[in-house]
Amino acid sequence: MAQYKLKYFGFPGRGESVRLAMAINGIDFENDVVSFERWGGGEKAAAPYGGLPVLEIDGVARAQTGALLRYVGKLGDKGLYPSDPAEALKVDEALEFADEVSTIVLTSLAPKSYGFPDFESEDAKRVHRESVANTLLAPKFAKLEALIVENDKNGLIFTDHLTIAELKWYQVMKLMKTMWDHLPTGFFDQYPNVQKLYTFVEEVPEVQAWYSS
Ligand SMILES: N[C@@H](CCC(=O)N[C@@H](CS)C(=O)NCC(=O)O)C(=O)O
Repeated sequence: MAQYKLKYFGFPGRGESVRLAMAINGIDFENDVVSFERWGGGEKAAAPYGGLPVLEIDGVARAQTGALLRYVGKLGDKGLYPSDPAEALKVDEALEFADEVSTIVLTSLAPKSYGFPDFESEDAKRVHRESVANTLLAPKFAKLEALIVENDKNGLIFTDHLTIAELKWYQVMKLMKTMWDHLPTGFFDQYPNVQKLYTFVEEVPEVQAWYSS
């Protein structure tokens, strides 16, 4: 069995979905939570593409969230990443769509990391976030809601079992719910089936065990 070390920050950003996929697939790994001090003090320079998550496999660093998710998804027997190409395509489609949303959320969460100036005041942040939520994010969550309804998979997107795509959507939503100040009140109430997806992931026994450990 390979030795795994997953490096990511201590907040539910991109790497959180990889952590959960590892936990669900029962893969033993070291969860290396990287502080911002460590990151600025040399870890960024050492990361393959200058970002986290990084998964070290027997000491060799591999990166890019989507690639790591697909890799981890293939390791277990839970079908987190289907072997059938047509099923895998659907999962990839939902995963890439989640990544679009993730980039929007992260850019507004940490504008300086994306080359934008920081917010001048709390009020400026609120105005910006409300605009991003209502103009950019709302249509995308409405599309996700419609997809879940259309496919009728009990809160999942395209498949009848949990995949890395739902884990990625869960991660993006968790980030918005826990760290993205000024999310308009009741934002997710507009999307009951998207909420169902969130609850589905949250109730997976391995996810509950991960968060309670
Ligand atoms: N395309 C990469 C992006 C990685 C990335 O930008 N990660 C962010 C955290 S979510 C990061 O490391 N930010 C700190 C920095 O860029 O210095 C991926 O999907 O893994």
